[in-house]
Amino acid sequence: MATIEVQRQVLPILGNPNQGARFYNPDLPSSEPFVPGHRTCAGCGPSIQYRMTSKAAGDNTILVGPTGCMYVANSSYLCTPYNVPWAHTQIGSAGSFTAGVAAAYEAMIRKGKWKGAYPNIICEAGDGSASDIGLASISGALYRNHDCLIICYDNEQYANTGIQASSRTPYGGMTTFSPPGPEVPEGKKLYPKDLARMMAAGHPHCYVATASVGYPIDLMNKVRKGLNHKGASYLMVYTPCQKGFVYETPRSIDLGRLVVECGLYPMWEWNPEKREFDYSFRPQSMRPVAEYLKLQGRFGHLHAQHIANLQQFANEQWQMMGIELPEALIKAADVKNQTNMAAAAEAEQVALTV
Ligand SMILES: Cc1ncc(C[n+]2csc(CCOP(=O)(O)OP(=O)(O)O)c2C)c(N)n1
Ligand code: SF4
Ligand SMILES: [Mg+2]
Repeated sequence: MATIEVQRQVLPILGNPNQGARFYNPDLPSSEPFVPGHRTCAGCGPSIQYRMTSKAAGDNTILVGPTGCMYVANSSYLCTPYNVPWAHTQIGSAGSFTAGVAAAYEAMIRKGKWKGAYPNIICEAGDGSASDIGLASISGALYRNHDCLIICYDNEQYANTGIQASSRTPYGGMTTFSPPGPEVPEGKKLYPKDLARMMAAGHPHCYVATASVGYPIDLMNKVRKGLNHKGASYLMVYTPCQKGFVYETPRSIDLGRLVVECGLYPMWEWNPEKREFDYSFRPQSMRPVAEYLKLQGRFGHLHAQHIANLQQFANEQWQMMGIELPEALIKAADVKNQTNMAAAAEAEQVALTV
């Protein structure tokens, strides 16, 4: 039997990628594969990201969702925001399930059992799934180079089970599993796993990038680049969670920009053809980390030393991207130039009583 060539979709790249959320781009598609009608919290970063991502992908898309908020809050009985085919998978099998969907479509198209273009196959795994529980299955799908896009929507914690620390939770981030106390006043001692870089290093044939909900056009372009790439792609996207980060709900996009402007979420792309990193993304300003931290209750317990440690971490990220540090950021890494968060003294008093 003659085999049929697989027809792939090619999505155009949008202009003005470094614009904020308030910038209107007339080239944005009108299709809405992710519509209202779900139970995520107001201002939920992962939901905002889901809408942007699926909009960039368009209607010929299949979504895969391992267990997490984007499954539990979005797939209540008889109520769903997904306007395209969507399937839930066990939290550890995000990669193997997605690989199966991709392999099945390749085979069905070649055998003439599926007429039409190959769909955009996107897996949306939380950081608990992508960085911890499902890491092996995702690595397998990337390694075997199935034609799909795997996204880690990174809200830096296990949100759905009540805000526990994941390997993506930042140093100093308070969660129910990393509470500050007399022994560990910073709450979380470990720095976050460098997940996206691990994926680029271990699977250099894949397109890999980091993105943030604070830069919607850039995010949508990276989704399209990943889908246009023939083979596997991986995106790690900063998606704030107001319940776990404890901030005012209209601030989600602001945090998405601040985290980049503070150097805590470096934005880059891995080019699989040239086999090199592209560090050319430049935020509109560079700020001290304290400006990002003070908007969130999860950092309210930090002492001056912890803030200086985080500034040192951010400075190393800027330097890794080849960016020269302004004097103010070098000084901000010195504990003498930092003060405790306002809530730290009170938190310490409470901690001493438990
Ligand atoms: C094997 C397994 N372990 C634990 C759980 C419980 N569980 C359900 S959702 C969830 C949180 C997942 O966190 P993440 O992937 O970061 O997604 P988020 O909830 O943050 O959206 C956990 C641990 C599960 N469903 N399956
Ligand atoms: S807990 Fe966080 S990730 Fe989950 S629905 Fe609420 S804001 Fe979104
Ligand atoms: Mg999470």
